[in-house]
Amino acid sequence: MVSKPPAGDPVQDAPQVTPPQHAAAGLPAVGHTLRIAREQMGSVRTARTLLKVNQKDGFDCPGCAWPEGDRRHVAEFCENGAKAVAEEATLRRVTPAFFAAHPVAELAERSGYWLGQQGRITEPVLLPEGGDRYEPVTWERAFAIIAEELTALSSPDEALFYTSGRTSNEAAFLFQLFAREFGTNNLPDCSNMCHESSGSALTETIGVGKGSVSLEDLHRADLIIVAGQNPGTNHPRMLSALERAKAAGARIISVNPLPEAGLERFKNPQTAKGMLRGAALTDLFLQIRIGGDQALFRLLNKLVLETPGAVDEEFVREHTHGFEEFAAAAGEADWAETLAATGLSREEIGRALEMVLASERTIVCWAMGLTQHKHSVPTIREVVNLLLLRGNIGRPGAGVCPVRGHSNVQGDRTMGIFERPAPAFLDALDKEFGIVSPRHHGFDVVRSIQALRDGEAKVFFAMGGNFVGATPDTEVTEAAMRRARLTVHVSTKLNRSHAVTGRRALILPTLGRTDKDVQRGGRQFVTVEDSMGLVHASRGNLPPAGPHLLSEPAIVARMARAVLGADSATPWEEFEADYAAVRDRIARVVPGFEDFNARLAASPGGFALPHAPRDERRFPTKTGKANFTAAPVEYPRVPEGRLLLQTLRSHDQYNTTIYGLDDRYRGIRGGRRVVLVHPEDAEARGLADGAYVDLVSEWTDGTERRAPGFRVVRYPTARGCAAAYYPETNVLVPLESTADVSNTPASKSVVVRLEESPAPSA
Ligand SMILES: Nc1nc2c(c(=O)[nH]1)N[C@H]1C(S)=C(S)[C@@H](COP(=O)(O)OP(=O)(O)OC[C@H]3O[C@@H](n4cnc5c(=O)[nH]c(N)nc54)[C@H](O)[C@@H]3O)O[C@H]1N2
Ligand SMILES: Nc1nc2c(c(=O)[nH]1)N[C@H]1C(S)=C(S)[C@@H](COP(=O)(O)OP(=O)(O)OC[C@H]3O[C@@H](n4cnc5c(=O)[nH]c(N)nc54)[C@H](O)[C@@H]3O)O[C@H]1N2
Ligand SMILES: [Mo]
Repeated sequence: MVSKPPAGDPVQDAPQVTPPQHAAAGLPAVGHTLRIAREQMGSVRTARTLLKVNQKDGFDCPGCAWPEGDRRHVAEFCENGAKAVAEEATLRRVTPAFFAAHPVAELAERSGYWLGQQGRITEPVLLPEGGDRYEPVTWERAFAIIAEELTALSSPDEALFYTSGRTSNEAAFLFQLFAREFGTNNLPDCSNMCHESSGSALTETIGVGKGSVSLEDLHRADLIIVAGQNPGTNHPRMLSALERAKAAGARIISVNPLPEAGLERFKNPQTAKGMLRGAALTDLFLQIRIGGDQALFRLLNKLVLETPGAVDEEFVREHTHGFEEFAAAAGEADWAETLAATGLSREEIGRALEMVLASERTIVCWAMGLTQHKHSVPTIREVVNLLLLRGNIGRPGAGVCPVRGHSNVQGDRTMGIFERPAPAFLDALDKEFGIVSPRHHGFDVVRSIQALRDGEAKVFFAMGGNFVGATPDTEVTEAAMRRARLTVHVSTKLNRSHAVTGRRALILPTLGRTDKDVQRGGRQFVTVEDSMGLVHASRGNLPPAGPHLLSEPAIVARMARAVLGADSATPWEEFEADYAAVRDRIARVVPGFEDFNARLAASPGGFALPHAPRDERRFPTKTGKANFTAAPVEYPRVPEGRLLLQTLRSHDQYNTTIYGLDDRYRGIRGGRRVVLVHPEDAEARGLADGAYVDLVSEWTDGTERRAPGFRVVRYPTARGCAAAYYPETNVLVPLESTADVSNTPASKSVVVRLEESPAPSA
């Protein structure tokens, strides 16, 4: 299987390379932000929009899920948040004339970057059966087509309802309600590819699948371990929190195969001192081999157990279960194996241990570097073991901090976007709406692709996102999608998923976070939940991209009426007219949202959802205690001559949305087809810096996948490891290569060989 660089694209991929930087943000970031914003929005709209990001009366930044904090600066946004806003608030438009001029086959040849640059979609369009391009369609006809296809299915489980993580609480609640009234739990979401491993590990060990810390906790921690995360690019506002924690005396360990600029030094653009010198953040950098984290934490646990007085015995006795079995397993941890798995030295691990023992309040933060491996769930459980040993859950300044991705991915899950809903949630939903939700589990992302491939699923409906762009095994996934009878995308911007369609396809244009939303009941706002369980309102203030856009709640409500008709007793019209009516229902179904509307009115900054382990050291697990766990230590075994490839984000992208072709902190400009390789690994293969290679992934069943034409960049990554950008490398990730338990694609551990190839002709 081979992925081709898109042809017919005016953008040349010609990467230029300079040495990586050692500090993030500061002046270049501010200049870069304003330039991108003005290009997309013009000066007036730029000022008007950026001033409203993350303000109490403004909209939630559609960038990441990092919380805003109380002291909202006038400009509480970051470079990459501003890019996300500019991308959405752009003045460029994709109109029916655009679709008339560009057949779908041509769109399929374009790069994701080019597609995204065309602007906001303004009208609903239909690709008719046998047609070669999208045509304008009325909303009524679009919903009639959806109803026609859905009611023709032999079972509701032949339909898939995907959600990406920007969808508001209100839209998500309605979407899952519709799916369950229709009769299926097939609600795959981007979380399946993202923090599912965190949710799986945390639910089992502490009873709540979410992080247990607040911003205040970070500010007062003694030690913050940041493992498998690149906040300088992906959560830039987190750097301010780390800076503040450092100023209050915290120490920081970063665990990463790459030296990420943001973690080394942070130049806070909001302070004069920060702009000039910046703050050093990391005290100890552990340059770990990809996938070595479980072994590292297991050995640390053994060493803590062996240190007299290091275990918080009262906490372990009162609040935990499974200690004996865990201690026995940890006792087996082996130095030689750990050094091999991690590539670290004894001294480095010794220093990490000292810092762990010196800390009374430890927080571990992580993201995709821990969640996207075969053994991600046991890895995160091992992190929890360390925190439990020292009583670091439910203590101020301590806890688990999985740093979520999309701005409302956590809220979507809270609202019931889950293929394996808890029975209690369904009971409450059924009682409120007088429906009978299916109790059998639905399909997650990977299972959905398999279902399409095998003809078990026939209609695919996406509430946002870029399903075929974001999922693994591109060739397999695209072929699977093309088998669908109908594909529907509720979208703001064009992407690859609009070019890889079923027999018929619809694009339904929708309002984004920045857009003003007026319904029959007046001007509306929506709500979101951030990475730390704070719920707050988000209000767009820009005139929508065109008069034909519908909001996400309106689209769900109208679809529901078209599909369910008189069978549904749910007041869909009322919900569309006034989202407060939706919130009244959320208040009665979802624990923690009691008096939702009243509480929002009383606290404009938002309110925190309850979290039993954090608030009261109560652990709603099966044992009623926090669970220690003891899985065998795993780490990737890489055959001779091969490298372990991680697929990650550049500084100029938001997942599959490409803002530009630079990765400034890593010193790469003007191109994305690069592979970062340790100088000695390149040397051993006779590859000069600037050589071109094909990346060939080798899967255990003997199949190979190829991504051609990547420029080799000699880069200070851990030995034996390589890195290249997603989504260009998704073609290399086998559909069956997933994490145990969570079924998350193992996008951070792909065994590859490099085959020298001719430089692409310019
Ligand atoms: N600007 C911007 N912001 C974003 C996004 C974006 O694309 N652009 N995406 C959003 C989303 S949905 C998400 S989920 C988050 C993603 O945020 P991140 O998880 O920071 O994103 P990645 O680029 O995948 O980076 C993974 C990090 O883990 C490291 N890593 C890889 N493998 C390992 C390993 O085995 N062990 C350890 N210890 N480290 C490892 C990599 O070197 C890298 O630093 O960001 C969110 N915010
Ligand atoms: N190889 C590899 N693959 C990965 C990852 C990786 O690290 N490596 N990371 C995974 C992760 S963590 C994630 S979260 C997924 C992301 O998967 P997705 O969430 O599916 O992908 P995005 O690229 O974020 O989706 C972008 C599209 O969302 C639409 N959009 C933007 N805003 C809105 C809105 O407000 N409403 C609606 N309806 N649509 C909107 C636009 O049309 C835009 O083109 O990718 C995963 N895939
Ligand atoms: Mo994500």
